Amino acid sequence: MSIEKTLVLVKPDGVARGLVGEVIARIEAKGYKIVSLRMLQADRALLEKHYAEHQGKPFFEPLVEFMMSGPIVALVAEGNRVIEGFRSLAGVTDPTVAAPGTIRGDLARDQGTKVVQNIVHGSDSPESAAREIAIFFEGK
Ligand code: DAT
Ligand code: MG
Repeated sequence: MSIEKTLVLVKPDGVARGLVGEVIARIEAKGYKIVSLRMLQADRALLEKHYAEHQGKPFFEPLVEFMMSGPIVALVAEGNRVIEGFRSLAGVTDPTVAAPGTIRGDLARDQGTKVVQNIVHGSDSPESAAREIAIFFEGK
């Protein structure tokens, strides 16, 4: 089986609430390896690239605004089936119904905002992972 890499972001809500260590601990406890890590303030150009698939959706602008609202942590995790494995650790998009035991299920809830604030991003396919890792780490 081939070893995969995935892009994980700890979003501004996760950083502001002091949950960077908690997210990293869950990734490492599961047995994945952190191979790159950086904290940054994302700008609009970077986020429009990262979230290109969501351009035109009603939550797109609130999503970009939210992601620019504070520092984020970007990391690359590595391991067999890590793309699927991290999505499983994160839980489903809507934190209200994300299963207890997952990052979103345990640590996030509906805040009544236009965009769902759910602590983490994880790539959803090998193609997205390669594209997103390049956006956050190429030349860094
Ligand atoms: P995921 O982050 O689970 O891959 P996604 O890629 O569909 O979800 O959407 C990106 C982010 O946008 C998601 O983490 C939270 C927000 N979002 C998605 N769908 C939404 C909706 N219907 N209403 C508000 N925010 C939404
Ligand atoms: Mg997604």
